[in-house]
Amino acid sequence: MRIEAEAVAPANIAVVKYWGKRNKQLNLPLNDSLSITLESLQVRSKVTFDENLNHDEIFVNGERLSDYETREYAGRVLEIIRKLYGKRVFARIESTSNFPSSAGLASSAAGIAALTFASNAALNLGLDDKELSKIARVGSGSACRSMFGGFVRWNKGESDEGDDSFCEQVFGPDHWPNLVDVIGIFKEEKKKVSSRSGMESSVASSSLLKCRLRFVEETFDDIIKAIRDRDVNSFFHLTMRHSNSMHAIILDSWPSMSYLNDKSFVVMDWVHEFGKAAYTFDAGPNPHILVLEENVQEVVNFLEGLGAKVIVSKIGKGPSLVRS
Ligand code: 2P0
Repeated sequence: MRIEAEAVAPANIAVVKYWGKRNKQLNLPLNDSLSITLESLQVRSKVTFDENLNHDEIFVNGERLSDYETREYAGRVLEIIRKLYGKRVFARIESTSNFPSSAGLASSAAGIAALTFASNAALNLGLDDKELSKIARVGSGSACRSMFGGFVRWNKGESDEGDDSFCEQVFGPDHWPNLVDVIGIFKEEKKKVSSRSGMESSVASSSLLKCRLRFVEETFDDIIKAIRDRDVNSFFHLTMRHSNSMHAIILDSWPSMSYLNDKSFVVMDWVHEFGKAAYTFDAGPNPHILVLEENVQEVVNFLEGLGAKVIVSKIGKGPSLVRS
């Protein structure tokens, strides 16, 4: 038996960040998060379930992943998929991204989402996007948000099993058509501390973590309202506060860490002075600058002047199958 399917899935940028877990095995987070799905950053994954294989194998942009990476990310998804299918059949996955992987641009999120989406189709499991978001979450937390387009909320849930820790679309991809993400890429190297171990260290050591969780709870409805009303000032303000709040936790962890670099801080100063945009940073130094379309060119010029490669992305749709 050999069954295959191919899917594309988008990356996402969190405006309310996920940082810290209450359960590492199931990727159950300490707080709700909220992201924007990115049209221009896509991963395409072909999954082939093959009875002749005796283990899973994964190739990302032509390079085979280590056994550890295979087992701890995609492998977790495939284990759940196999249980649902009722047959222990292994898979070969071939993924390609149209952006640098491991540059803090959520390549694993898009890859895991594409794999989950394609597996459901290949094995005819008939799961809906909410159920698929729970499976993708176990592979990599942020991947669950890539299961939907537009503005996506990941509900942290309360249960120990994770049945209520899933994603939902809050507003569709067309809700705020002139909002754009301008991404500056300074560095394409792998980061020193993975998000997974960074989060673990923060939960174990940061004394500010509790304050951040309170801040997230207190401001979540406000940021949803700002998006609903397309209230640029409030949305930009809260977005920057949320990025800074996560990076403060990271700095406050022990041993201390920082994913930002000198250029990141130059960007932050510039955006404050510019006054018509918001920065947000994932676990990496590369800025995402959210801005209205009419002001995109100024942001692009600024980032290029700093030596960054620039990707401009609109708000995108969720995953889809590639029909061959
Ligand atoms: C986020 N990040 O909300 C936050 C902001 C990075 C900074 O989710 O251990 O790869 O696989 O659940 O999802 C990156 O962490 O971690 C992340 P795991 P993940 O997008």
